[in-house]
Amino acid sequence: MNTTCPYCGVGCGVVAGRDGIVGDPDHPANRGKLCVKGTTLGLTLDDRDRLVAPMIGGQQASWPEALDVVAKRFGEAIAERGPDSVAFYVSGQFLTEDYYIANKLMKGFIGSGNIDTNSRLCMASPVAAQIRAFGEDLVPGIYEDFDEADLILFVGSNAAWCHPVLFQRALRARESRGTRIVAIDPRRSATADLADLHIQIAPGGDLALFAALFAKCAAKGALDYDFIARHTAGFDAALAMAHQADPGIDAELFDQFADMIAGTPRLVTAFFQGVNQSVIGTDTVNAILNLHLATGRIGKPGAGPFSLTGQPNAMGGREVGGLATQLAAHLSFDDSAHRDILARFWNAPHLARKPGLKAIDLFDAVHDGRIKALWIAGTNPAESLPRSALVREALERCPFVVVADCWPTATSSRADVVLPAAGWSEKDGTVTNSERMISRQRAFRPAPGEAKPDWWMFKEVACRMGFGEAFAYSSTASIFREHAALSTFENDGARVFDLGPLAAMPDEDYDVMRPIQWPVGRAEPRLFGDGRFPTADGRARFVAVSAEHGAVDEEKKFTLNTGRLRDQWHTMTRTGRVPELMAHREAAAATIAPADAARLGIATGDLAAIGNERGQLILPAMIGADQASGSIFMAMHWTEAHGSASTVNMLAGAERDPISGEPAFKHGKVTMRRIVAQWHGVALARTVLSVRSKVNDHAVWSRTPRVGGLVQFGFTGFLPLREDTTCRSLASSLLELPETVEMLDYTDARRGVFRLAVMRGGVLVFVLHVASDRAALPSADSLEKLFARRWVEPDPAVLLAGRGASSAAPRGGIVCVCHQVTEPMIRAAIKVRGLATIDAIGAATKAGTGCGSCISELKGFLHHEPILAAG
Ligand SMILES: Nc1nc2c(c(=O)[nH]1)N[C@H]1C(S)=C(S)[C@@H](COP(=O)(O)OP(=O)(O)OC[C@H]3O[C@@H](n4cnc5c(=O)[nH]c(N)nc54)[C@H](O)[C@@H]3O)O[C@H]1N2
Ligand SMILES: Nc1nc2c(c(=O)[nH]1)N[C@H]1C(S)=C(S)[C@@H](COP(=O)(O)OP(=O)(O)OC[C@H]3O[C@@H](n4cnc5c(=O)[nH]c(N)nc54)[C@H](O)[C@@H]3O)O[C@H]1N2
Ligand code: SF4
Ligand SMILES: [Mo]
Repeated sequence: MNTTCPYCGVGCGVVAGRDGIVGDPDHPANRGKLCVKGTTLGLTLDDRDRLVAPMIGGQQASWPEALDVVAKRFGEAIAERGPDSVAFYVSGQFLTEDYYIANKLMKGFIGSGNIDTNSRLCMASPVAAQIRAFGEDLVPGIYEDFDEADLILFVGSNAAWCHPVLFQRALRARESRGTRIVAIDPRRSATADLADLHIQIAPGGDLALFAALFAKCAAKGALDYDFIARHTAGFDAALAMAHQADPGIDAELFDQFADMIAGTPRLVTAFFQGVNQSVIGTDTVNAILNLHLATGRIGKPGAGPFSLTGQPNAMGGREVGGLATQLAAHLSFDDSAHRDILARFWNAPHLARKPGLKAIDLFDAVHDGRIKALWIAGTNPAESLPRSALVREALERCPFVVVADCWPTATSSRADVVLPAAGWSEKDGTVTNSERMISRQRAFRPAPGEAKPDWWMFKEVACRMGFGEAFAYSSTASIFREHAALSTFENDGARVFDLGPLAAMPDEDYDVMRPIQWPVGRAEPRLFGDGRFPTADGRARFVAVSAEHGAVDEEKKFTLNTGRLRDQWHTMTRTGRVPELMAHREAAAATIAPADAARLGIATGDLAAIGNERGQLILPAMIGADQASGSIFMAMHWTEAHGSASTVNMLAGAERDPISGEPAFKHGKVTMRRIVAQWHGVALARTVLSVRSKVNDHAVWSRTPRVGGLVQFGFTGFLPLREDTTCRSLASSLLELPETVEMLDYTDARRGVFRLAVMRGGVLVFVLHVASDRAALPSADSLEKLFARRWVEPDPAVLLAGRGASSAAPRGGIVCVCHQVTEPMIRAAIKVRGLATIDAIGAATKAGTGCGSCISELKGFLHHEPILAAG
């Protein structure tokens, strides 16, 4: 069965068959290739822990009961306080059909603009910037441009980890045609590590850099004045403003970089969250678009700005108008003719007349009581929105919250009604990737319990609210046809988004539909190559952006940069259950620069307290040469389920781009201090044990599922242990221990050593080691070996042996997940066999020969080039 990967916006095709899940050789996005998340998809098909039945107030209910309550409560709120007293908050992980219906119900029939989506946190800045520049939210380029470019910039994009299959295309272009790759990032990310040039920019410095490049290209005579004159407006004002920009990087490096840009017509600028998630996100995107317009490098083979998309259906969400600020089918709230088109097409008497609340404002409205009923689906805002504490309080205060999800989350635990959603592999529909390619997602196994697709839930509620006629859908195919029909309705070519030929597609064709790119039916998939833009006068707009407030202001604080890890997906509801994907990074940590660590006296293994006016997180510090002084990096993924040092968004504030409303997740302001670690602990258990809530008062903990089935716990204490501590009191203060048959323990209180083993019928079920000196702890790998044995006569000398007892070398971090190759194995092979290339490492250890996601790390082991320049 052909379907599409549910993770990133590259949108790779996969085939689910008897051999498990493999890349689809015929899908244009990936031609059979997959990254590590794609190759491990089969391991996520595990229905344990799923939500399987509707719940009302914590009690299991039937679907009709749950849907009746939802329709009634939404209906009552609307009757009492009007349509703007209700809201939907949905997701770029919705399929287009789910999204289309939710949007139609809210904007067309309830009559409010209050439907926003997690794409507000992700894509809102490029959407706003592209509308300003092009007149419509359009990404002009296609993936082939990565094959055909001579210079590719990754700006604020860690594509090596976040868009691996597309990034590998860029690497292949480098091999085949000598394409140069430049990464612009304050952090030496995996992408920067693999690039030919890393420009280590100051946080928020991109706008100034691109404006300065524009001015410099003008000075070098590298602009395309013919294109500017014939196809654009606003050039003079934008250039005048650009002349004032200070590039913000070393002058020599800037000259070298500007030469590269000026002299390379085939330039692709791929940009992402380092640009978008900023208080100047929209203006920064326009600074990038200005440079491409001024050089006429747009819509041509190998040339164009490329706004990457994050979620699998970020693009589809924009097609259906999932953002509170857009209408469906790229129609605009601002244009009364557009509103009229939509009202007539839907036969919707109450079509919303104005945009609804953007995500942050929406949750403010929930918090202060303006929103009386809220439906959240396909997103986990209690973790992923900034100001987690406020968001959680808002959910608790709101009179009626509905959450549809596949798994329990910090959001669903605060809902009045929980609806069990069918997920990937269980539901049907379409998604659109970064290059406007529409692909089918297909169900290839049944949903567990009573889980249902989201489109069905919205349709059923719409019918119960009295809108049955407009929501008489029998299948996703019928929704898709309507979506396609709307895109072409009274569209005389003014709107580029057009799926016209698909509007009459019979069910059978939808069933076998192959990937298809929009605008459908055009020979040239790139947009704007002819210089025509969907504005009133057909010209693109330069936007005069000021770099005045470009750089993030320098207080005596650290910039908190947050982002993604290679093997995790967002709040880890799917990937966090796969032990193979936990091996790359086991637990939350804060990566800090060596100079900052030295100044604050923080060593690896110490804890760092990172905080601001919203709160404080205490977590293990990792010292990384990839980090620029003054910046801290934390992954966005970790939640309460994985440890105490979780939910980085407790610290994130409401600072956002004034135009797009996208939060500045990359530029938080925090203080940091060292917290001395008093003791360290490692434990392994056969089953998932609950961690006692009191632990948080004196220690940091993490819980990680291990390959092989055991569960690993890590502890770092920041208060000294009490003098009367015993093994048993310590263990039971940390964890709810399994019922015991036999307990062995060893204490050396003077040295701060405590060891405990719990046996049941000759089987080891739990082991804990605590020591004041971290170096005195055994590795989790050596402890794991004890679980493999049957103990006729449990031997305390072996079971409770300290570090020396095991000759097993620590396994170290798994670098290559496909072939389970660890860092020590690779380093040893390099040293012993004198390996010098990635291919040689592959031949010797198999590392890097699977999906290739780890190649950047392999390169790091081979040699550490100095960072080319610092900003
Ligand atoms: N493995 C994995 N892949 C994913 C996802 C995932 O959860 N896991 N999620 C998907 C989604 S929804 C998204 S949105 C994408 C995100 O994809 P990316 O945007 O590529 O990923 P991030 O790690 O959020 O951030 C990218 C980089 O921005 C840098 N940065 C921070 N501040 C600045 C700045 O001021 N200027 C510049 N130039 N750079 C800066 C960070 O150091 C970081 O390396 O990934 C998608 N792919
Ligand atoms: N600090 C910080 N925070 C960030 C970011 C950052 O870089 N830094 N990035 C932001 C960005 S770009 C994004 S995209 C967001 C992502 O943030 P979220 O959207 O909150 O992340 P997910 O964990 O992907 O949440 C998706 C939820 O939907 C559920 N789900 C999966 N499939 C389905 C389905 O078919 N139907 C339903 N109803 N539910 C389903 C999953 O179990 C999961 O709970 O995070 C944002 N937050
Ligand atoms: S690059 Fe990886 S995560 Fe993204 S769609 Fe392809 S296989 Fe899935
Ligand atoms: Mo995203």
